[in-house]
Amino acid sequence: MAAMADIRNIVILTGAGVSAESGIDTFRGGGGLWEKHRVEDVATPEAFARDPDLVLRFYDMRRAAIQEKEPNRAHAALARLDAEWPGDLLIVTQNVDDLHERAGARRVLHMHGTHLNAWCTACDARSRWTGPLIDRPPCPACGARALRPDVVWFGEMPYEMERIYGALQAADLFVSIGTSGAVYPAAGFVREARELGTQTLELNLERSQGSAWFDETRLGPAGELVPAWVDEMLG
Ligand code: BJW
Repeated sequence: MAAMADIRNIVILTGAGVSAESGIDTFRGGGGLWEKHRVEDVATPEAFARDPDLVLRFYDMRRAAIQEKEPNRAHAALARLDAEWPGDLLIVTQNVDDLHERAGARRVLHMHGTHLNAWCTACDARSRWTGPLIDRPPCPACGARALRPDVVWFGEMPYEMERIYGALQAADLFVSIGTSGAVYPAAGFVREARELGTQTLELNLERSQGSAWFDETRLGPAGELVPAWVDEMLG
């Protein structure tokens, strides 16, 4: 890593690995969600059109489960960095849980949406939602029974891409934590960063698919690697 004095603006990309030690399943690999549920059945707009009950039940189950989980040491360390880092910082999370926020982080962007919002396909309103959707409750804004989970499925455009690319342009350091690098466009951020001359660091249990693009890779559980890295950054 270059001297800390050279680093002012940081973009941090987080994935399912950052929440794994809180007991939330990752997607890929042994025991991952996609071993138990086919992506094509639950995480595409076509699946929702074909069998909405199956998709709503899948998300109702996960929405209920995440509310029982607690942030871990990695979330806490990132919240501390967010609170104390004097330069620009953006935590771009692919995770649809709210554990970064519950740990106290404020500068968080959910590029794949959030479990705790329902999105009305009739009026486009987003409402905070903690209960089930399977019984087709009415939209709080317009009353239509047309709510879906406010998450980004395959084939849909992730949220706030302009803001993310703006932050990447301005970043001196790009850090990727606990993501497999299997899903675009997030998987491409490291290449964008490299092409811009930004330093890149990967913290992960195992090397991601884009590992070769990182200047440095540190392997281990996020609950250990992230607090140690944050200590380094904050001196
Ligand atoms: C630990 C740990 C510990 C474990 N400590 N680490 C062909 C080529 C290129 C692209 C495409 C293509 N065909 C289609 C595409 C595009 C597609 C895509 O990327 N497909 C690939 C599969 C090839 N992407 C999209 O469709 C995206 N949209 C898009 O591209 O829009 C543009 C567009 C739209 C329309 C037309 C034209 C263009 C949307 C992607 C949406 C992804 N959605 C999901 C579901 C969200 C809702 C839900 O939760 O159900 O998002 S899929 C799932 O994967 C979820 C995650 O956010 C995402 C990434 O997963 P993540 O976080 O990396 O988790 P894992 O499980 O993969 O990895 C966990 C990691 O943690 C591992 O590395 C472990 O080692 C590590 N780990 N324990 C540290 N303790």
